[in-house]
Amino acid sequence: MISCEEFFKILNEHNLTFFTGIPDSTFKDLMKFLTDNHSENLENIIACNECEAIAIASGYHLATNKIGVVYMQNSGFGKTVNPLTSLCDPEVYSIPILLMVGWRGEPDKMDAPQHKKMGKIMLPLMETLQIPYAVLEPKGQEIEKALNKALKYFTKKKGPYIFIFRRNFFQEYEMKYVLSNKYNLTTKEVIQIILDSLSNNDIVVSTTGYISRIVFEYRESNKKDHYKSFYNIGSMGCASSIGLSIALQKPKNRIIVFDGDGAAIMQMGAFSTIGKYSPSNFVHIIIDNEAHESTGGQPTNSTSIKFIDIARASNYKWSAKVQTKEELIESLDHMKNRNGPILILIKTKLHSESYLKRPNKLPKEYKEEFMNYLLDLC
Ligand SMILES: Cc1ncc(C[n+]2csc(CCOP(=O)(O)OP(=O)(O)O)c2C)c(N)n1
Repeated sequence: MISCEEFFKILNEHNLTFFTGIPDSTFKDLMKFLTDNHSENLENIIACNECEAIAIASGYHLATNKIGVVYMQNSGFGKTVNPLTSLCDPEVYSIPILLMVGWRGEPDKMDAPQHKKMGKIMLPLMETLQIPYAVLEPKGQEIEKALNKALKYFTKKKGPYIFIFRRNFFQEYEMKYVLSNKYNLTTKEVIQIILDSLSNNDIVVSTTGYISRIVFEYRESNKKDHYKSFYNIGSMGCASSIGLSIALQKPKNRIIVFDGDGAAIMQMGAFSTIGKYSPSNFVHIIIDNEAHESTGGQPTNSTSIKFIDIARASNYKWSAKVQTKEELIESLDHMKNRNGPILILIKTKLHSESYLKRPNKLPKEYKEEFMNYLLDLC
């Protein structure tokens, strides 16, 4: 392992001081370091999705002639194929960018099922994209060597270059500035209250990370009625669109989507499709802890946007913002007499989750039970 300080020192010596991206747990400690040390000489913009991060680093290069560093989990690498091939590629605008990609689902290593395919095809995909890469070793000299190679490439070819990071690359970094918010509700409490309030034929779609794991745990410890849930364990940001489409096909059932603020922001365009097609049986619940809690609690842009106004302006029919248990129970009650699309924005505490179980069957098995349930509904 290498300390975040030493790693940054190496990059800094080569003028690589502008960072942007979407968090991955591989970079949890590095991100704490970047937050603590944010200054005129170290900028870090947490983007809304990986595609945007490439665009931000490109704008930085256009304005400064310097090279931006973009960090991401390999699950988000696929999103960058478009700007990498049509914006940064040496045959288009030729924009040098140093990508830092966290390798989830590395072959022969234990990982969750949603990471397996990308873990396996990541290197061939980089080769197909004709982007040079190096799997980094957490040693100063090795990083120096790899970086010198990348810098030579930037001078000669002016295109993207990728550094790949395995887990446990960075040593733990003790953060001085601890992120927090002023809310008291926990995600677990919120999910339990809502699941307990649902009627028998309500269907749930839940987002990537802790939220799906909490829904899973609660269902597992109660009625084991997983067949009423679709756990969207991968494809971050897609839960609301999956829910929208089910709502349109099953108009007699209410569809409850549990979203995170990071995930909702990642695919914010979905608000417009939900508003346009406007299913009255669609309920969008955003559990907003103002952070990507599942990858270590890095801030999202949620503090500077108003989800309620966005929903209203996108043609949602009713919305409520809640901060307490009483407000939550009251809005769940009001919601029963309202037509959707509905948004309930629930402000929750950060750093409230401890160890959470993961679904123990294959995703396909849960899908089949879920589909059988949906197909039996009239
Ligand atoms: C495309 C993509 N990028 C990044 C990730 C890594 N990731 C998994 S969960 C998560 C955070 C989700 O944040 P939010 O939706 O706010 O939910 P919270 O973790 O706070 O419950 C991230 C960044 C991913 N799974 N997919």
